[in-house]
Amino acid sequence: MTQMKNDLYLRALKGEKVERTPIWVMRQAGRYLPEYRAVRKQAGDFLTLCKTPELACEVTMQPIDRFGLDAAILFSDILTIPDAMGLELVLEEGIGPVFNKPVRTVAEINKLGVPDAEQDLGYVMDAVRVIRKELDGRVPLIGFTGSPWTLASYMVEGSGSKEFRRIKGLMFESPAAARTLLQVVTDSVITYLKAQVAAGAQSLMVFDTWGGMLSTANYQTFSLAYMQQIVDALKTDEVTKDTPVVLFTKGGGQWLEMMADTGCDGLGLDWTVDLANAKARVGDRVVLQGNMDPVVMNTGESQVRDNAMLVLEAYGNHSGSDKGHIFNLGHGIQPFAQPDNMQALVTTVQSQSGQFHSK
Ligand code: 1CP
Repeated sequence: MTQMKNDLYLRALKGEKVERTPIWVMRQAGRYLPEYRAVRKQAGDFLTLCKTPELACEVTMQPIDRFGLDAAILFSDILTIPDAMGLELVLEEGIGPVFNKPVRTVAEINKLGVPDAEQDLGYVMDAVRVIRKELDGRVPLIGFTGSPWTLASYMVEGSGSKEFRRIKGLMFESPAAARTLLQVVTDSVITYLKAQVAAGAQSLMVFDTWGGMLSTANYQTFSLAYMQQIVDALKTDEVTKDTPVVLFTKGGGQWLEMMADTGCDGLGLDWTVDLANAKARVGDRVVLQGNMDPVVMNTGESQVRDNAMLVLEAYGNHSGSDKGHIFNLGHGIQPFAQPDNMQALVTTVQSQSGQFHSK
């Protein structure tokens, strides 16, 4: 059966006038869905799921089929790059991602090389190709990466962290070594994103989950400068120059102007940012994506509907002098979310947002 083509998300991301606000949700495939848990069980573990393109495709499609979201996001993880660099990623049940071989010394940093995207990360590119075929134009496919700072944080800490003692220690004590690390990660990210686009990804998102842990000066030097290199590389490459790029620094609300200065197409906003204020500051230069508090999704359907309306109202009317809004949560949907809430969210945004777009 041929489905109607929905390119609303891509048109919105290019700043074009659209008839309603598109919606997709960070971590839209994942543990809150029983059908995801079933496929993950079938795969045995999370990494096997990521590394088996047909299964990665199946879980990518699950939230599209079930809820009718306006974009699909490649099912993978940001930690595939460090894994391909030899750090040996394992997903410990109840703990989260851990590297068997974290990178802590200058000697270890100097040994790192840029993985070949098709050789070492071919399973990701295969997944992109399989998903594009399966989507058959139904909705666009988003490719993604972690930001260099966020990837370097996991590589040095060896796992998730609250205080970032090791990576910040490296940054303060051996800034040159930190820069060497960030540069090899940046070069890897650029190669990886170009390969994703060549394989079929139609827009790109950079998850800077831990940039907000930095002081403003260190954010500029150790996170934003490397995201700038990524945007520059993509915007000057024949294959990627027209592919929209969204930057998302969690906790980065005070830095929106400098993020917009990179020349990216959109900014992801976490829920602490006032959307109307962000629109006034940078809304004429970049599309804004976000930003409902993900915890609302763990409550009731009426709370979901009310809070979705508050986000739409905060952005307000699409006047033509602003670039526009894409609905999302302010961070990933949590495993405790109710699947019915996702349906309520999608239905609310798709049925109610038209009133904010002039005919
Ligand atoms: O099934 C499981 O138990 C695994 C849970 C899981 C899932 C579903 C992990 C481990 N990763 C993912 C998928 C994932 N990760 C996607 C898929 C697509 C989708 O959105 O549907 C994406 C885009 C990511 C990106 C990701 N991974 C980020 C950036 C975005 C964010 O949430 O800030 C980060 C920081 C990670 C690391 C990671 N991977 C997994 C976990 C539990 C974590 C967080 C670890 C931590 O810091 O504590």
